[in-house]
Amino acid sequence: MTEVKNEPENNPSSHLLTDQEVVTFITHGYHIVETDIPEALNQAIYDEISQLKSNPGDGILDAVPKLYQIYDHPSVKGALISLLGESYQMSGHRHCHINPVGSRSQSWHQDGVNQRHHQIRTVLAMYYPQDVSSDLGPTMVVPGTHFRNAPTDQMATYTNFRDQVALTVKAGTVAINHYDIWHAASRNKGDRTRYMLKFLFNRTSEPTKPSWNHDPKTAEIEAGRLGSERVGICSQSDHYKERGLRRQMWQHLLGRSS
Ligand SMILES: O=C(O)CCC(=O)C(=O)O
Ligand SMILES: [Fe+2]
Repeated sequence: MTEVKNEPENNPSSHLLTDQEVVTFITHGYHIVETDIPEALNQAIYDEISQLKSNPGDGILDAVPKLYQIYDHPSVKGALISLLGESYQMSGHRHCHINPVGSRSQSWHQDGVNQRHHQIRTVLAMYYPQDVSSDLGPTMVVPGTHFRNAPTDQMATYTNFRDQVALTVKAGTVAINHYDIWHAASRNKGDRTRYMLKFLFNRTSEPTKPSWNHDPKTAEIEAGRLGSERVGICSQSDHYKERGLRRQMWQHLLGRSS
């Protein structure tokens, strides 16, 4: 275990998101946390996972306890508090997603169960213990799709979207995704296995006030983007619906929804 000193940078409250970042999460459906997790820890986790005889499913945290250090990292905690409130909890469901050399792309899907609300109740926190270049089978996401519901078998007939984004990241990155975002693993054309650890986190209490680094003066300007910003190309009618849903999400986070 690395020793954690009581410095401000070790305190999640020094790593809360800004209004700009929260509004971007609402519009895009994901937020990337680039941590300063030491390369030796990322490498040790990669090696321990490589040596597992089989995929332990939910047991991955017991099999590789070093993963606690990732999800306890102050910048990961700061982002989770910002989006889910102080009392957020790690779910018992987690999975190590193995993308081996020569894999085929996965079909587009949502992990969420399409509960009909437009709040942030569950996020997927995806940790990558190795650099992920465009060749190494990055996770693909389609920004803004967390507001769209589609049957998985229809979604699976799509191949590429104009606005899809490959999460090419440095080792130690944690991508925090809305539970309903459309995503898929892509083909690994590289020369080694790509791992991604997906942990779910849940909100446990209703927001009563902003849980991020909120500044009411500048937040108004940022919130203006909810009613105007286009995330990729979408029809007028989809954009119209999306704008209303974004505002609902923002009001809920501010603790203002009934
Ligand atoms: O491996 C990935 O990048 C994504 C995997 C995934 O989303 C899933 O299997 O649910
Ligand atoms: Fe998934």
